[in-house]
Amino acid sequence: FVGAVRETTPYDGQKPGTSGLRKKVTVFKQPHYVENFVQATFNALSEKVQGSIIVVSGDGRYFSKDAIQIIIKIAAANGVKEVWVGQNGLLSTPAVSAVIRDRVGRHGEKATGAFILTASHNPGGPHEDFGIKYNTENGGPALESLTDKIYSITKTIKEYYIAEGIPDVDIGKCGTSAFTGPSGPFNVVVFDATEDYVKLMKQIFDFGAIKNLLSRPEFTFCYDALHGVAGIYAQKIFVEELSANPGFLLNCVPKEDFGGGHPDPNLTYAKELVQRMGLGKTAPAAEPPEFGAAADGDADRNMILGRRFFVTPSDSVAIIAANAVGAIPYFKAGLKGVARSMPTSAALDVVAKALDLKFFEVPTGWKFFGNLMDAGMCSVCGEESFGTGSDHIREKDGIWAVLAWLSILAHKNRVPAGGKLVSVEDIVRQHWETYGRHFYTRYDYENVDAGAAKDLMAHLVSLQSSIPDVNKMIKEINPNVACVAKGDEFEYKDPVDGSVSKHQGIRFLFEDGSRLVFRLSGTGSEGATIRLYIEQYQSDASKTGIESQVALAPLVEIALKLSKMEAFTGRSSPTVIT
Ligand code: VG1
Ligand code: CO
Repeated sequence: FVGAVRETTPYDGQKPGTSGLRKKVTVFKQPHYVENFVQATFNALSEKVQGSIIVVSGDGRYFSKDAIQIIIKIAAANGVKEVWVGQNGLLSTPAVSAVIRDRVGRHGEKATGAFILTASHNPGGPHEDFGIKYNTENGGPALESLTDKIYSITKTIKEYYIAEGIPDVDIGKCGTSAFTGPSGPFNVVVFDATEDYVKLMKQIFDFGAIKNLLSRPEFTFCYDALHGVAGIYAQKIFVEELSANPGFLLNCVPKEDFGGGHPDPNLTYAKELVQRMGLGKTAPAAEPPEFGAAADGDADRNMILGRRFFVTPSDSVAIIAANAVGAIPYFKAGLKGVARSMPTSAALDVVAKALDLKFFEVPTGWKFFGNLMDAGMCSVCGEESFGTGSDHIREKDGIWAVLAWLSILAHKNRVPAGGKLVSVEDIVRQHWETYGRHFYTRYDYENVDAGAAKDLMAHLVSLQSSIPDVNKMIKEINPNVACVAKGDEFEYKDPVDGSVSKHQGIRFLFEDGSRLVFRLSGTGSEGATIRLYIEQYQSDASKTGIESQVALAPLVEIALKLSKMEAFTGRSSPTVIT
């Protein structure tokens, strides 16, 4: 083949957000839209491209197959030596990270990076979302320095290179397709999407212990992949490796449109699982399983449930950190440190303090954890948005989180206690008794007018210039609520590379440790999404058992009134509450 040069013109708005470029499929289908973005990425990578290996795969959503063929042809014309594709174009986001870090080619070479084709938890289909995210050598999302460079190139791009002579490659079959180009051989290698990831999980966890737990008749489990890519890993790991009952799997066949659903593992969108676990609006058809879990489209998120019990993601990471050393072989030498994103509750902070662990608070988005992990400063980290993970890779990891919980459950139940299992709920309640409880909720206002969202944020910043006035308003609304001690916009200086990220969320920090945080989403594909995070700490063990929405009601009222949410957005209630 030869690489053709094709003229093009720039598109507006090819700026990668919190996690890559996410837009409607109809936007991606415009002439040369994918070509421009991929060429801009190769231009930004410059000398790293020649002779490199690039991974291309994703969560299997609609348009992935077309995008893969385009990226293969552009890679070939840009001097890439080999493109690695998971069978059927599938690889979960964590599996891509593992492939970049661990998989080797025939001559022992590793991949330089990956294009991950996903819009994560956003719906898929011809009228829904698609996305492209570039991950670098360490297996983590590209840092802002690179994504800024990509974006600036997309604004002036005039041409792209494409090897149109390469026929579409059959990505349904494992094997190598060999081609010859002007600078030598070019291969497309299609491989089993689960092998590298499964190998890694077996090195981290005690599969024997988990298998024992799963074999106990009183231990029942339901895993809902919401028709995302997690299904293929669930089948391999839970059923084939750990001999779980295949009936434990729900929606584990990946679909291009996620069965018409919203592949977002929370109490709103994982409806079927929530119902089965006894957390739905009506009583479940059967006694709920002991343990339930779900993943998002690209399998980097997780939701953990017990029987009639929801574990907040902020509690989940704290509980994993508190129990990791005894329950998970990978951590037996101890944790190097722990980290959470700023809006995530301070449950992890309390554990870090009690166990004397290094602790970091970073902006939203996984890329900030990567630097800490590369520097050996952090082992376990998490986000309130159903993201949990560790330094085994550089992405959050939905299946890993479930295996971590199964390990903790196996550990706590290693001595059978008269047939009754220590449940998920028991573990969480014990944790609250030991460390106190962080009541937590997040309100999302999706698809709000972008101008209105900006105005609301500006209003909050202006409020921060006079905290005494804010406190006066609070006392008028509810005299029982504590005063605000400090208001600011979160700013992060990376302790490893010194880079500074500003405007990472508007915070109101209360005297009793409560917090209100407001920020705009960076992953939406249309309009703006306002996220409001509300948190309150209760260290009195006799009060940690009350309903979360009851405990938080006074702070919610303050947040909505201070921000004038309804006046700015026209919304009397949020789209989703988690
Ligand atoms: C959201 C979450 C954030 C997460 C990001 C990517 O970002 O809040 O915690 O890292 O999604 O997750 P934002 O900017 O919309 O708040 V995923 O599973 O979409 O890669
Ligand atoms: Co995701």
